[in-house]
Amino acid sequence: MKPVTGTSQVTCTAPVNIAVIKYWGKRDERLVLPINPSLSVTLSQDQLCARTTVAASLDFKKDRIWLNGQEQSIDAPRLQKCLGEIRRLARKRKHEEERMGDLLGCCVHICSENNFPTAAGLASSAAGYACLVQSLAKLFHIDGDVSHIARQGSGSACRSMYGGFVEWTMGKMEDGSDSIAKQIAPADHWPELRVLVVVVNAGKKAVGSTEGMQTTVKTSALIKYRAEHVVPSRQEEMRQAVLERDFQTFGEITMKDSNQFHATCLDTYPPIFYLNETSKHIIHLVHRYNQHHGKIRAAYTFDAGPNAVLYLLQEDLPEVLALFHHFFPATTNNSERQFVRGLPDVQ
Ligand code: 2P0
Repeated sequence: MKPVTGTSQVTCTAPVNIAVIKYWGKRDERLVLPINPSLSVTLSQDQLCARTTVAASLDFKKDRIWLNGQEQSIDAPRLQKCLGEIRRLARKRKHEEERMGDLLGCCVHICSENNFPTAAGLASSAAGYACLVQSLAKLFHIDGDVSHIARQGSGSACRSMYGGFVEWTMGKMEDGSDSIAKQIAPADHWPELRVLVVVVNAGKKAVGSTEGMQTTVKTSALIKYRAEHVVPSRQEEMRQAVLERDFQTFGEITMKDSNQFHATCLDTYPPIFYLNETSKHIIHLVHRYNQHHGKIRAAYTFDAGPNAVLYLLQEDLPEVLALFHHFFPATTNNSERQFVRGLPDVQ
């Protein structure tokens, strides 16, 4: 791939990931280093995902980016960070081999699209930055883990670099080089697990995650307790539950961790409310449903928005779907839709 006269181009897709142990709070804003480890499930490639094409050419006069068809500023600091880090790694590689050609002298054009609502608390930045970094790494022939670069685009993006069940380690190094994503099990490890995404509101969230977690870290006493005394053991228990396909433990920790994350939002000053009345109805419905069966059959989790994600097993999907259709009939309104998604193949 030598773009001396022509254009080199790469297209990748990266799916959304839904955390069951939530990331909320940074210890280093510049390097995007978290105050606690987190664990998530990456959806499959054909579901909620970002699709990015990157092209390099000596004919391009400057780096440019389009998001969902609209040109955006290329100067956004996190975008610059990712581009800079990829080019730095590529320069290192250039000494080792020649296939880099004139790529390093080229400007890049980036085109990215999401097939789901952007900025509605559905991890759009995670899929977006994971996809961007993956495409750039491919374009510049960089092999190996680049999740530490995706992390600097958006923390949760590092987890979308891998399929299946993924953890993001806190790391100890000052430069953040060991704060990376690792796959703990591929998606086909637990083929019966299903993910149901209930879009309560597809609008843009009121408080962005970056700003929200900054205020939480500054003002909440609960977030410190959570990071130091709750998440470390929870992360271990969750990893074990995934490895053993223990849905009871998986579901209970998932719901407790979502609730504690939203409790830290309420403990933020001024408080942040991501859940709305519909979200609370969903929480009550899931608990009533589980109580009725005397065991956990569905587990909810909510990110920085009112939309619910339910984890459940395939055998219970028809009943849970019927329950949701009964209590929350799908509207035809464009901004309020329900998606049903499974968890198929490995990335
Ligand atoms: C998570 N969230 O673990 C949690 C749960 C939202 C709630 O990761 O500032 O968009 O770009 O690192 O990655 C959202 O945080 O924030 C997030 P930045 P990001 O999925």
